[in-house]
Formats: sequence, C-alpha cells, structure tokens
Amino acid sequence: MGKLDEVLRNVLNIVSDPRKLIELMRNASGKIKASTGNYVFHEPGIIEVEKGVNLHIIGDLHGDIHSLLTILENKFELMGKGKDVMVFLGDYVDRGDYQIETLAMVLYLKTTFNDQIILLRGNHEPPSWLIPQPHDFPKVLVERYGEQGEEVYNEALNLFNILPIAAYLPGELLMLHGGPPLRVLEASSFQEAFSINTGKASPEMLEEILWSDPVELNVEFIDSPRGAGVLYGKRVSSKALSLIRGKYLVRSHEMVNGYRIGHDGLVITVFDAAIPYGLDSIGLVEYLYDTGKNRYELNLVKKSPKI
Ligand SMILES: [Mn+2]
Repeated sequence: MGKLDEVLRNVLNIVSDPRKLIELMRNASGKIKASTGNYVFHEPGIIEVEKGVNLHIIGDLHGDIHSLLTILENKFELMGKGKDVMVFLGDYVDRGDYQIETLAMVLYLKTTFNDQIILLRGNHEPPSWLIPQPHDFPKVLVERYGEQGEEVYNEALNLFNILPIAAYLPGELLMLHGGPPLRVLEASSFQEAFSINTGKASPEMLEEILWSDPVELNVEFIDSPRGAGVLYGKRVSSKALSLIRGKYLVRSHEMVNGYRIGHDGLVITVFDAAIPYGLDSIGLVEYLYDTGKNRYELNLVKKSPKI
C-alpha cells in the first residue's frame, strides 16, 4: 500500500501542472507502439499477448479514480514482477469527477510498468470525426488549466490516436472496447479481419470496434440506437473468436453492475465506473495461467468501490 500511496502522490503532483501532464502524455506515447516481453504490438494497434501471461482486465473508468484505486489496492503488488498484465479496455475520461487524475494514473502506470500495462482505446478516446456524447473532458481541462487546457487536450487527442484498439491471447481471449469489426464475418484469418500489418484501421473498423454492443437476437447485426457501431449477434462474436480459436470476448462500453455474460457464455462485459453511474459494484476479469495444469482459468470478480 505504501507504494501505491506514493504513486498517487506523484500523479497528483503531475496533474497540478499542465506542463508535467503533457510530459507524462509524451512519455506514455513513446511506449504505446512498442512490443515488450509480455506482448507483441502489431499495426494498426493490435496487441498479441504471449501465452503464460496472467491477465487482469478492467472496463470503463470514466474518471472514477476511487474504483481504479480499489482495483489497484489488490493488483498493485503484482507490478514490477513480470508475468501479470493489466489490460484497460478504454473510456478513461468523460462523465466522472476525476477524469484528469484517472487518465494520468493509467498513463503513469504505463510509463512505470510498461510491459505490464496495456491501455486500449475506448470511444471516449475519440478520433476527431466521431466525438461521443457527453465529451466533457476538454471542458474539464480548460476549467482546470485555463488556456493551457486546450494544449493539454490536443496532446491527449494525439495520444488517443495511437492507442491500440484490440488485444488477443491466441487460443483464449479477444479484448476490445465494444465489438469485433464486422469484417470477421467474411474474413478467413484474424490478420485479415483486423488489418494486421496491412496499413491503417479503416474508419468503419475503428467505429465498429469502439462503438458496437452485443445483442441477444438471432441476427448477424442490426443498427445501434447509439447512432454509431452496430448491435452484433452471437454469429459475429463466435466468428471473431474462431479466428483466434478463442474462448471469450472480453469488452466493456456498457453500464453493467460489475460484469455481465452474454452470447451463451462467449461475451463478457466488464464495467468499472461505478461511482459516476451510481452502481454498487465494480467488475474485474481475471484470466490466470495455471502452470501445473498448463491451462488458463477464468475468474469473474465483483467488489464494492471504496470512497
Ligand atoms: Mn464506451
């Protein structure tokens, strides 16, 4: 706990000065597009996790520093030890009371424990052509930092644009914010469906990954009431998983009380912005490698955030 207190103090010191916050964003940016001992970075932002790595997966935070600290109370001791990786599924900002602190905290973790932190992009880390509602983060920055808030926001947008959009553990898990790109339906390989090493993510692919939600209907997909992305049926999630011979799609993006299971057990939605949404639980997906049994085990965890 002592070390986590120290991290929090450092983060609060950084957010007290917009110059320091910009420096943190630049340091984090320098590490985002690189491979480490625990995972390989593929263009256009698809992370391939090495077998044997333990995953601890966290959903939307939306400025909820208390829920993040509640998670870190249990997980921080794993940092600095190698084989445990925390995967954040995006949506760090907008809505909550501690957006700047929450973003700075995950960036600080990234710069400090690079190979143990994966920060995925959510729809609230938007490209300029698809801004979500609400998107109060730029306003929060200007209220805090005055004119310099705009400079911080521009730096944040640059950072958001390079965040990876999906992570996968071959044979096991696919992780992303909203849903698979619909190209999985036609694609004959995961590489093809996710444009791995073939250039940039198309706008359609980015929108579908960041915005889509699962639906319990016997359809491939239908329009989403969100006005972006789609509602996808089990055929999409099972086809996406078949491309990596995976067992579960772990995603966030929807308000659920901790976690929710869908598509006959294939899709796990996890959510951690309990306080801004008035929920009593935060969720955590643990996917832990048992060396003795040579296999992974899934743990779904729910707990109350401490304020
Ligand atoms: Mn979202």
